[in-house]
Amino acid sequence: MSLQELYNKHCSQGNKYSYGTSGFRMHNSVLDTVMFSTGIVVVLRSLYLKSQYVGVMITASHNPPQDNGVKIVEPHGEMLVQDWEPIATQLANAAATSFQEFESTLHSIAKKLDIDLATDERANVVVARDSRESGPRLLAALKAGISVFSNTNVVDFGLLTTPQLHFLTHILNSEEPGSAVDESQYYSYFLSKWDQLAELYHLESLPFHLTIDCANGVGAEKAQRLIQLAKPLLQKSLSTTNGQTDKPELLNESCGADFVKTNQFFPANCTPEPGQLYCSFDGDADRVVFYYCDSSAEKKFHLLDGDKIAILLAKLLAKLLQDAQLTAALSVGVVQTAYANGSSTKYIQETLQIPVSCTKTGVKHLHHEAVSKYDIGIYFEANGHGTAVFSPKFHSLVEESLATTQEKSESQIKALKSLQLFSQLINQTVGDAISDMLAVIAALCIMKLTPEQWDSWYQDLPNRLTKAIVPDRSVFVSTNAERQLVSPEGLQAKIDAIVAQYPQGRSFVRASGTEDAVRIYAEADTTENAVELSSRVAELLK
Ligand code: 16G
Ligand code: ZN
Repeated sequence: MSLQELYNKHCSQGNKYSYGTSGFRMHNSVLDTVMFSTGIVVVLRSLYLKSQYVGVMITASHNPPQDNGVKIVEPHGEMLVQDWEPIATQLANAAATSFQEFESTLHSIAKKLDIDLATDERANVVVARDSRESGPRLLAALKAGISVFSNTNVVDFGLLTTPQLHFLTHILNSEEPGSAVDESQYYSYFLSKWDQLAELYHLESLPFHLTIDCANGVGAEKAQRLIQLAKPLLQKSLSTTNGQTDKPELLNESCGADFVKTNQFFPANCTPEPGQLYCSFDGDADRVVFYYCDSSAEKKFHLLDGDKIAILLAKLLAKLLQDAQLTAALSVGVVQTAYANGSSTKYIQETLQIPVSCTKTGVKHLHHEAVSKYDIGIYFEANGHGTAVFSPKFHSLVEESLATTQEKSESQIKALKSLQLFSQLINQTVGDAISDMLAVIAALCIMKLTPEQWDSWYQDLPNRLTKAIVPDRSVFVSTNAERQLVSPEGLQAKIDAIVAQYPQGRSFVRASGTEDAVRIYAEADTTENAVELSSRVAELLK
């Protein structure tokens, strides 16, 4: 088909698109145009990167089933570099204007990038999608965009979690060209790291059963596959719930990480028992939160969110670094956003004596800070997005130390091996619910912690997260990692004046990157005060 015929088949006019915090994300019915233009952008990206594989994930994560979206993944599993986001936005909006506009924009982009549109260089693309009903249709539009070029190779993995796509994109670019890469490599890689840790610590059983709420999404099939492939030690202590991937209308419905974090309550189809551990994935399994119930008569719910996961990993990794006698040589830091509970930040800084950075919301910002500032950078958003990243210096020092074991104690060698295994067990490309889950289980086993003990290190300050619909959210411009507003003028001073009236009070307002709304976060010493602070700040927005 000609460019014009392909365009006519997949594009429609009138919508406005923006490549946001996590790619394009909207109601599925308006996404065909974007899929088509993104197919082209992905090919351009691969050609620009000398034919490396570039990844595309079709997902709308925790959003409702009728939404969908698309994001581009760099050859080694990072998110699309930021200076290409406007290119993706520009081409999508040109496609939504007219064929003439689309064609001329495409030519001008190609010219700027110095790419010959008629090139016979090979472009390599790797695609996957979550379990949404609109996925196959949108994939077809994406492939139509890719087919505009004459020499393309598309590896289609079908259904994957977002982190699996990131991981396999990296593997495809790391293996010899032409080697077969398949999904099973994901499971065997992470399970083998977990098994090696279990062996190193002589683990014989897990101290709890872990039930995984899979949000009725793509993570269900994948978690079940992981359990099937695991050795009995892990296998007998894990099970899944909300695994109805075949009923797309149930995706994220009364379940999943977002539901649990927002409602601070158990998901549907989960009958909690004291002493056991539970976790929830989101719709594309790049996010996880844990929880448990206490032994009171009402079986009270307790959340172990991204803040708690960061602290668990920070505490363990800092201790291992100490035992490995590498504390002086390698830096450890935690990266959070303004949504991190004030108690968690205080605990990390004051009790653990570990530095904390605060960045803007969105995984790419946290990831960048963690990679550029620390040898071991542990980053988590309170909502459960996150991972820990290890620097090249970390890898070379640990490897060097392990090569000369004669003069080292047994505990030092064990710590070095543990550090190395954790740096592999934790997905280095992106936050990954499955890999984070394995790392948390390993950390709890090694530190011999029950869920209650893990939870007891600090108490969250009572908090409220609400949203307000405003006529134009773009006037809400933030600074200082979104903790302060510079516009509308004068609003921040009013917020500050109210916050000052509440013990341990903190509140900020920021424009959402994914919804047409502004978000209001407030925390204070008591629930009553947090609620009051939140509503007084909300009042200011009216
Ligand atoms: C996206 C981000 C997530 C962030 C959320 C904030 C990624 C993969 N996802 O879902 O990290 O917490 O946006 O949404 O970066 P908001 O801007 O609407 O508050
Ligand atoms: Zn997600």
